[in-house]
Amino acid sequence: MNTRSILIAAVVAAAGTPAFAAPHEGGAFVHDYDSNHDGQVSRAEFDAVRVTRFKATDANGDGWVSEEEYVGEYAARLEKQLAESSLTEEKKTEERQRQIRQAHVRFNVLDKDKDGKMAQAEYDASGARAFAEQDADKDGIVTAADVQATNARMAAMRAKTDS
Ligand SMILES: [Ca+2]
Ligand SMILES: [Ca+2]
Ligand SMILES: [Ca+2]
Repeated sequence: MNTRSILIAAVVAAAGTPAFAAPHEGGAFVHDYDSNHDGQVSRAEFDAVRVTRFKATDANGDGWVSEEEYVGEYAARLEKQLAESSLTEEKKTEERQRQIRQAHVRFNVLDKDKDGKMAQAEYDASGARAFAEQDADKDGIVTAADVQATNARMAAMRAKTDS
């Protein structure tokens, strides 16, 4: 596995939800995007949340997301997840540092032309990749089963990369 594919794997793994969610908590992606609460995420639901999130992430409303805005938005979501998690304070601090570092890496991967700005098109492209990754059976709808299959695959990939 080369560095670029590892980066892409990291981007995809963390684009939706902090990667520390255990496989049995695989519903986090569904929880985040399932607006009509039918237990699955359609592409339309996903896109609607992404549009809202891009607007929210672009804190100063100039139509671009800066690295600071990107990491800031992610950090706020991460804090919510950490607050709900059962990790010890020490583990939370570790996880926070690791995830924030990854968020910076992700921004730099997404900001292809390195001008420090992410356009909505770049953001949408990364969202489309994340959705495709989560949709394990490729039927255009992400269910909890899809998320679990994806988590298992990611965990296997991480184990391989770490060793
Ligand atoms: Ca739904
Ligand atoms: Ca901005
Ligand atoms: Ca599916």
